[in-house]
Amino acid sequence: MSTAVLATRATFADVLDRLREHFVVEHNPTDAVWSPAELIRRLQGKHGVMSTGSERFDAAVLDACPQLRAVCNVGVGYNNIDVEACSARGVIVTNTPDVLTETTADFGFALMMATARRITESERAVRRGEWTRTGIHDHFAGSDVHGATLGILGMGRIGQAIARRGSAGFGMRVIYHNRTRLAPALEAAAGASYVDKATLLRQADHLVLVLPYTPASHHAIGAAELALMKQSATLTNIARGGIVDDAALAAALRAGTIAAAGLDVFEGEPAIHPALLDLPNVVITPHIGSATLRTRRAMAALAADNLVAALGRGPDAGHPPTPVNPGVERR
Ligand code: 8YV
Repeated sequence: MSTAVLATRATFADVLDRLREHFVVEHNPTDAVWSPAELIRRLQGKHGVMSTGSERFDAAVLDACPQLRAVCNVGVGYNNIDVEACSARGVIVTNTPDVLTETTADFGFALMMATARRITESERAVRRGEWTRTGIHDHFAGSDVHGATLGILGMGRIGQAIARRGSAGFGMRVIYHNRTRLAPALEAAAGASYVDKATLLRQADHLVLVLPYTPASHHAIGAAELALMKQSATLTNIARGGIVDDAALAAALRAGTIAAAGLDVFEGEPAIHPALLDLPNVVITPHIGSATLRTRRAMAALAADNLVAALGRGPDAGHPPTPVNPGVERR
Protein backbone atom coordinates (compact mmCIF):
# COMPACT_ATOMS: atom_id res chain seq x y z
CA MET A 1 0.00 0.00 0.00
CA SER A 2 1.39 3.42 -0.91
CA THR A 3 2.10 6.00 1.76
CA ALA A 4 -0.05 9.14 1.59
CA VAL A 5 0.63 12.58 3.04
CA LEU A 6 -1.16 15.89 3.30
CA ALA A 7 0.29 19.42 3.07
CA THR A 8 -2.14 21.76 4.79
CA ARG A 9 -1.08 25.06 3.18
CA ALA A 10 0.41 26.26 -0.08
CA THR A 11 4.10 25.40 -0.31
CA PHE A 12 7.01 25.45 -2.76
CA ALA A 13 6.74 23.40 -5.96
CA ASP A 14 10.12 21.72 -5.43
CA VAL A 15 9.12 20.72 -1.91
CA LEU A 16 5.94 19.12 -3.25
CA ASP A 17 8.02 17.38 -5.93
CA ARG A 18 10.30 15.95 -3.25
CA LEU A 19 7.31 14.67 -1.31
CA ARG A 20 5.88 13.15 -4.50
CA GLU A 21 9.07 11.11 -4.96
CA HIS A 22 8.09 9.24 -1.81
CA PHE A 23 4.38 9.64 -1.24
CA VAL A 24 0.99 10.14 -2.74
CA VAL A 25 0.50 13.83 -1.92
CA GLU A 26 -2.63 15.86 -1.36
CA HIS A 27 -2.03 19.54 -0.75
CA ASN A 28 -3.92 22.72 -0.11
CA PRO A 29 -2.92 25.02 -2.97
CA THR A 30 -4.07 28.10 -1.04
CA ASP A 31 -3.24 29.78 2.27
CA ALA A 32 -6.79 29.31 3.55
CA VAL A 33 -6.80 27.51 6.89
CA TRP A 34 -9.02 24.42 6.99
CA SER A 35 -11.57 24.08 9.77
CA PRO A 36 -10.91 21.20 12.22
CA ALA A 37 -13.67 19.14 10.54
CA GLU A 38 -12.18 19.76 7.10
CA LEU A 39 -8.71 18.92 8.39
CA ILE A 40 -9.97 15.59 9.76
CA ARG A 41 -11.74 14.87 6.47
CA ARG A 42 -8.59 15.58 4.46
CA LEU A 43 -6.44 13.52 6.84
CA GLN A 44 -8.40 10.35 6.22
CA GLY A 45 -6.06 7.73 4.73
CA LYS A 46 -3.00 9.96 5.28
CA HIS A 47 0.05 8.65 7.12
CA GLY A 48 1.77 11.98 7.55
CA VAL A 49 1.05 15.67 7.44
CA MET A 50 3.12 18.78 6.75
CA SER A 51 1.32 21.25 8.99
CA THR A 52 1.59 24.88 10.01
CA GLY A 53 0.95 26.58 13.32
CA SER A 54 -2.63 27.27 12.26
CA GLU A 55 -3.92 23.70 12.52
CA ARG A 56 -4.54 22.06 15.83
CA PHE A 57 -3.53 18.42 16.39
CA ASP A 58 -5.10 17.22 19.61
CA ALA A 59 -6.34 13.86 20.90
CA ALA A 60 -9.68 14.26 19.10
CA VAL A 61 -7.99 14.82 15.72
CA LEU A 62 -5.51 11.99 16.31
CA ASP A 63 -8.26 9.57 17.31
CA ALA A 64 -10.25 10.50 14.20
CA CYS A 65 -7.18 9.72 12.05
CA PRO A 66 -5.86 6.40 13.37
CA GLN A 67 -3.46 5.83 10.45
CA LEU A 68 -1.61 9.13 11.03
CA ARG A 69 2.03 8.50 12.04
CA ALA A 70 3.80 11.83 11.66
CA VAL A 71 2.96 15.50 12.15
CA CYS A 72 5.74 17.64 10.66
CA ASN A 73 5.26 21.30 11.49
CA VAL A 74 6.61 24.07 9.29
CA GLY A 75 7.66 26.25 12.21
CA VAL A 76 9.79 26.05 15.31
CA GLY A 77 6.87 26.60 17.70
CA TYR A 78 4.53 23.65 18.10
CA ASN A 79 1.95 24.79 20.62
CA ASN A 80 -0.67 23.79 18.01
CA ILE A 81 0.27 20.16 18.63
CA ASP A 82 -0.55 18.10 21.72
CA VAL A 83 2.83 16.37 21.80
CA GLU A 84 1.90 14.14 24.74
CA ALA A 85 -1.19 12.87 22.91
CA CYS A 86 0.94 12.24 19.81
CA SER A 87 3.62 10.36 21.75
CA ALA A 88 1.00 8.24 23.51
CA ARG A 89 -0.33 7.17 20.08
CA GLY A 90 3.03 6.60 18.40
CA VAL A 91 2.80 9.74 16.27
CA ILE A 92 6.15 11.38 15.49
CA VAL A 93 6.20 15.17 15.85
CA THR A 94 8.85 17.39 14.23
CA ASN A 95 9.51 21.14 13.95
CA THR A 96 11.95 23.40 12.05
CA PRO A 97 14.48 24.88 14.50
CA ASP A 98 17.75 26.62 13.55
CA VAL A 99 16.90 27.40 9.92
CA LEU A 100 14.80 30.40 11.00
CA THR A 101 16.81 31.64 13.99
CA GLU A 102 18.72 34.55 12.43
CA THR A 103 15.86 35.64 10.17
CA THR A 104 13.44 35.76 13.09
CA ALA A 105 15.99 37.58 15.24
CA ASP A 106 16.41 40.18 12.47
CA PHE A 107 12.68 40.67 12.47
CA GLY A 108 12.41 40.92 16.25
CA PHE A 109 15.08 43.59 16.24
CA ALA A 110 13.44 45.43 13.35
CA LEU A 111 10.04 45.38 15.06
CA MET A 112 11.58 46.62 18.31
CA MET A 113 13.31 49.46 16.45
CA ALA A 114 10.18 50.37 14.48
CA THR A 115 8.31 50.54 17.78
CA ALA A 116 10.95 52.58 19.60
CA ARG A 117 11.38 55.03 16.71
CA ARG A 118 7.65 55.25 15.84
CA ILE A 119 8.29 54.35 12.22
CA THR A 120 4.84 53.13 11.15
CA GLU A 121 3.01 55.76 13.19
CA SER A 122 5.00 58.54 11.51
CA GLU A 123 4.61 56.97 8.09
CA ARG A 124 0.84 56.94 8.52
CA ALA A 125 0.96 60.64 9.46
CA VAL A 126 3.03 61.53 6.39
CA ARG A 127 0.54 59.71 4.17
CA ARG A 128 -2.22 61.79 5.78
CA GLY A 129 -0.30 65.00 4.88
CA GLU A 130 0.68 65.77 8.50
CA TRP A 131 4.47 66.16 8.16
CA THR A 132 4.64 69.64 9.65
CA ARG A 133 1.84 69.40 12.18
CA THR A 134 3.92 69.03 15.37
CA GLY A 135 6.83 70.78 17.05
CA ILE A 136 10.45 69.70 17.22
CA HIS A 137 10.13 68.00 20.62
CA ASP A 138 7.07 65.95 19.91
CA HIS A 139 7.63 65.38 16.22
CA PHE A 140 7.56 61.61 16.49
CA ALA A 141 10.33 61.66 19.07
CA GLY A 142 10.83 58.07 20.11
CA SER A 143 13.33 56.39 22.40
CA ASP A 144 16.90 55.34 21.67
CA VAL A 145 17.79 51.75 21.00
CA HIS A 146 21.59 52.08 21.05
CA GLY A 147 22.93 52.16 24.58
CA ALA A 148 19.54 51.26 26.08
CA THR A 149 18.73 48.22 28.20
CA LEU A 150 17.37 45.35 26.14
CA GLY A 151 15.31 42.84 28.11
CA ILE A 152 14.65 39.41 26.65
CA LEU A 153 12.07 37.03 28.07
CA GLY A 154 12.83 33.54 26.78
CA MET A 155 16.45 32.85 25.96
CA GLY A 156 16.42 30.04 23.42
CA ARG A 157 18.13 30.20 20.05
CA ILE A 158 16.19 33.23 18.80
CA GLY A 159 16.51 35.09 22.10
CA GLN A 160 20.27 34.60 22.04
CA ALA A 161 20.47 35.81 18.43
CA ILE A 162 18.55 38.98 19.37
CA ALA A 163 20.83 39.46 22.39
CA ARG A 164 23.92 39.27 20.14
CA ARG A 165 22.49 41.97 17.88
CA GLY A 166 21.82 44.22 20.87
CA SER A 167 25.11 43.74 22.69
CA ALA A 168 27.53 43.55 19.77
CA GLY A 169 25.76 45.77 17.27
CA PHE A 170 24.02 48.44 19.30
CA GLY A 171 26.03 48.70 22.50
CA MET A 172 23.01 47.72 24.57
CA ARG A 173 23.07 46.36 28.09
CA VAL A 174 21.28 43.04 27.63
CA ILE A 175 19.42 41.31 30.46
CA TYR A 176 17.31 38.18 30.16
CA HIS A 177 15.03 35.87 32.06
CA ASN A 178 14.47 32.23 31.17
CA ARG A 179 13.18 29.09 32.87
CA THR A 180 16.78 27.92 33.11
CA ARG A 181 19.87 30.08 33.19
CA LEU A 182 22.24 29.75 30.23
CA ALA A 183 25.68 28.22 30.67
CA PRO A 184 28.35 30.93 31.25
CA ALA A 185 29.84 30.45 27.75
CA LEU A 186 26.45 31.01 26.10
CA GLU A 187 25.78 34.07 28.29
CA ALA A 188 29.15 35.49 27.26
CA ALA A 189 28.49 34.80 23.56
CA ALA A 190 25.12 36.56 23.82
CA GLY A 191 26.56 39.39 25.92
CA ALA A 192 23.61 38.98 28.29
CA SER A 193 23.13 38.75 32.06
CA TYR A 194 20.50 36.69 33.84
CA VAL A 195 17.98 38.49 36.08
CA ASP A 196 14.71 37.50 37.77
CA LYS A 197 11.52 38.32 35.91
CA ALA A 198 10.57 41.32 38.03
CA THR A 199 14.01 42.88 37.54
CA LEU A 200 13.73 42.27 33.81
CA LEU A 201 10.37 44.05 33.70
CA ARG A 202 11.55 46.95 35.86
CA GLN A 203 14.86 47.59 34.09
CA ALA A 204 14.18 46.94 30.39
CA ASP A 205 13.89 49.95 28.10
CA HIS A 206 12.87 47.56 25.35
CA LEU A 207 11.39 44.19 26.30
CA VAL A 208 11.26 41.46 23.66
CA LEU A 209 9.26 38.25 24.15
CA VAL A 210 10.70 35.13 22.56
CA LEU A 211 9.47 32.34 24.82
CA PRO A 212 7.46 29.28 23.78
CA TYR A 213 3.72 29.30 24.41
CA THR A 214 2.80 26.71 27.02
CA PRO A 215 0.14 26.63 29.76
CA ALA A 216 2.82 28.11 32.06
CA SER A 217 3.48 31.07 29.75
CA HIS A 218 -0.18 31.92 29.12
CA HIS A 219 -0.56 35.64 29.93
CA ALA A 220 3.01 35.80 31.23
CA ILE A 221 2.60 39.51 30.50
CA GLY A 222 -0.61 40.87 31.99
CA ALA A 223 -1.68 43.96 33.91
CA ALA A 224 0.55 43.21 36.92
CA GLU A 225 3.66 42.69 34.79
CA LEU A 226 2.99 45.76 32.63
CA ALA A 227 2.63 47.83 35.78
CA LEU A 228 6.23 46.97 36.72
CA MET A 229 7.63 48.31 33.43
CA LYS A 230 8.98 51.82 32.80
CA GLN A 231 6.53 54.31 31.36
CA SER A 232 9.04 54.93 28.57
CA ALA A 233 9.46 51.21 27.78
CA THR A 234 8.44 49.35 24.65
CA LEU A 235 7.19 45.77 24.45
CA THR A 236 7.79 43.59 21.39
CA ASN A 237 6.12 40.20 20.97
CA ILE A 238 7.36 37.86 18.23
CA ALA A 239 6.58 34.67 20.18
CA ARG A 240 2.90 33.76 20.46
CA GLY A 241 -0.23 35.79 21.06
CA GLY A 242 -1.45 34.09 24.22
CA ILE A 243 1.71 35.06 26.08
CA VAL A 244 0.39 38.61 26.38
CA ASP A 245 -3.02 39.53 27.77
CA ASP A 246 -3.98 41.73 24.81
CA ALA A 247 -6.84 43.49 26.64
CA ALA A 248 -4.49 44.39 29.52
CA LEU A 249 -1.85 45.55 27.03
CA ALA A 250 -4.31 47.79 25.21
CA ALA A 251 -5.38 49.29 28.55
CA ALA A 252 -1.75 49.85 29.58
CA LEU A 253 -0.92 51.52 26.26
CA ARG A 254 -3.95 53.75 26.52
CA ALA A 255 -3.12 54.70 30.10
CA GLY A 256 0.56 55.37 29.34
CA THR A 257 1.77 52.59 31.63
CA ILE A 258 4.25 51.76 28.85
CA ALA A 259 5.10 53.78 25.75
CA ALA A 260 4.50 51.49 22.80
CA ALA A 261 4.23 47.91 21.57
CA GLY A 262 5.35 46.00 18.50
CA LEU A 263 3.20 42.95 17.90
CA ASP A 264 3.66 40.22 15.31
CA VAL A 265 1.39 37.73 17.10
CA PHE A 266 -2.03 38.05 18.71
CA GLU A 267 -4.40 36.11 20.92
CA GLY A 268 -6.88 34.52 18.51
CA GLU A 269 -5.06 35.70 15.37
CA PRO A 270 -5.84 36.51 12.63
CA ALA A 271 -8.41 38.36 14.73
CA ILE A 272 -6.86 41.27 16.63
CA HIS A 273 -8.21 42.85 19.79
CA PRO A 274 -10.03 45.94 18.44
CA ALA A 275 -8.57 48.20 21.12
CA LEU A 276 -5.06 47.45 19.83
CA LEU A 277 -6.04 48.39 16.29
CA ASP A 278 -7.27 51.77 17.51
CA LEU A 279 -4.02 52.76 19.23
CA PRO A 280 -1.41 54.81 17.34
CA ASN A 281 1.49 53.50 19.44
CA VAL A 282 1.22 49.88 18.32
CA VAL A 283 3.15 48.50 15.37
CA ILE A 284 1.18 45.58 13.96
CA THR A 285 2.49 42.90 11.61
CA PRO A 286 0.77 39.64 10.53
CA HIS A 287 2.99 36.92 12.10
CA ILE A 288 5.86 37.31 9.63
CA GLY A 289 8.87 36.79 11.92
CA SER A 290 10.34 34.01 9.77
CA ALA A 291 9.05 35.35 6.47
CA THR A 292 11.93 35.70 4.07
CA LEU A 293 11.78 33.62 0.94
CA ARG A 294 15.04 31.86 1.71
CA THR A 295 14.04 30.96 5.24
CA ARG A 296 10.50 29.92 4.36
CA ARG A 297 12.02 27.66 1.69
CA ALA A 298 14.47 26.17 4.21
CA MET A 299 11.65 25.59 6.71
CA ALA A 300 9.49 23.79 4.14
CA ALA A 301 12.46 21.71 2.94
CA LEU A 302 13.31 20.68 6.50
CA ALA A 303 9.68 19.75 7.19
CA ALA A 304 9.72 17.60 4.03
CA ASP A 305 12.99 15.94 5.13
CA ASN A 306 11.36 15.22 8.47
CA LEU A 307 8.31 13.70 6.80
CA VAL A 308 10.40 11.50 4.50
CA ALA A 309 12.55 10.23 7.38
CA ALA A 310 9.63 9.82 9.75
CA LEU A 311 7.63 7.69 7.34
CA GLY A 312 10.52 6.15 5.41
CA ARG A 313 11.44 2.51 5.20
CA GLY A 314 15.26 2.83 5.15
CA PRO A 315 17.72 2.60 8.06
CA ASP A 316 16.70 6.09 9.24
CA ALA A 317 13.02 5.14 9.31
CA GLY A 318 11.29 6.82 12.20
CA HIS A 319 14.32 9.05 12.96
CA PRO A 320 13.68 12.49 11.46
CA PRO A 321 16.38 15.21 11.65
CA THR A 322 14.57 17.53 14.05
CA PRO A 323 12.17 15.55 16.25
CA VAL A 324 10.09 17.10 19.01
CA ASN A 325 9.39 13.73 20.64
CA PRO A 326 12.62 11.78 19.94
CA GLY A 327 12.53 8.10 20.68
CA VAL A 328 8.79 7.75 20.30
CA GLU A 329 7.93 4.29 18.96
CA ARG A 330 6.16 4.98 15.65
CA ARG A 331 2.87 3.15 15.28
C1 8YV B 1 5.67 30.18 11.25
C2 8YV B 1 6.42 30.53 13.63
O1 8YV B 1 5.37 31.09 10.27
O2 8YV B 1 8.24 29.04 13.50
C3 8YV B 1 7.30 29.46 14.16
O3 8YV B 1 7.06 29.02 15.30
O4 8YV B 1 5.67 31.10 14.32
C4 8YV B 1 6.52 30.92 12.20
O5 8YV B 1 7.83 30.86 11.77
C5 8YV B 1 4.39 29.60 11.76
O6 8YV B 1 4.62 28.62 12.67
C6 8YV B 1 3.56 29.05 10.59
O7 8YV B 1 3.99 27.77 10.25
